[in-house]
Amino acid sequence: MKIYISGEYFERSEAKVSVFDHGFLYGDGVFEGMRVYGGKVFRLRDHIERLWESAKGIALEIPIDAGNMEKAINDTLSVNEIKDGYIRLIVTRGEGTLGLDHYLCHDPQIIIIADKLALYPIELYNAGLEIVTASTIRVNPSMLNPQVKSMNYLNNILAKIEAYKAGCVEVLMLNSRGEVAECSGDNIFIYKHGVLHTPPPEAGILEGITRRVVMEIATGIGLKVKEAPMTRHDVFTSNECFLTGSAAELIPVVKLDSRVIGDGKPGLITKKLLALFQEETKK
Ligand code: PXG
Repeated sequence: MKIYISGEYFERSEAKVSVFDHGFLYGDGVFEGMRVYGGKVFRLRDHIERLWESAKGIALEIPIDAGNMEKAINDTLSVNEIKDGYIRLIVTRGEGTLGLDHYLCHDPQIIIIADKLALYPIELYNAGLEIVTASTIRVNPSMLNPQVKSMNYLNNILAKIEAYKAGCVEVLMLNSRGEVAECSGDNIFIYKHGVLHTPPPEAGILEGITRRVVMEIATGIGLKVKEAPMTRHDVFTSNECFLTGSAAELIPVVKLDSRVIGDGKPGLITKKLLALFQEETKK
């Protein structure tokens, strides 16, 4: 495996950043996780745009332009001969001192890792996930906006620890108003009375690229799509529920907090949208 670090390639064992990098010291940096299908990065432009917005959100200037970033990503894929897999793109604040002073960091580091993907087992797609609600609240947008895909994912990790303790692989996170926000690494949708619902950005979510594509596909087949505040009650009483993310694509949810959703099986709309999503990734 060859890892790209700021213009050079290193073997995995040699790919290192400074312990004074503020990405390491403070989680000061931003990242993207992207899927590669048939040698092409899915929705690359959208990921690049989100990366630049995340960087702007934390006053971090990415040292190369978007065109060169795309080239670096595609070159890393070629060097590693990855046709189907996952790309992790990271931009750190760079090396500084032990203090918080971001302005002393003059050399932000760009890291690109192209790897195979560890997907959820197929059985979980067939049976549907059981998830629980975390007591860890999703970080409030007025603190650190979840729209910033920052290197500080402790909020989500604390929630995911709760998932594993409950024997689940994903976990629902509420916002500080008690509304449904998203899962630790996926967005959430419900289908109820002929309408597809998902929480709006104001609920404090990462605006997922997969979420956006699914909303486009759903609208394209004539489904009504509504972004509106959602509570756990809406999930309990929905006909179908599923999660979206670059790694998961669409994965059905059949239980929340031990309560059965719909008829307890992955729903027809969920399956249809997953099939259409997979068609989209082949284009
Ligand atoms: N919400 C959060 C909090 C996320 O981290 C999504 C939603 C889905 O977004 P996309 O753009 O992927 O549709 C994410 C995705 C992984 C992994 O390895 C995934 C994410 C973050 C870290 C790791 O599966 N984020």
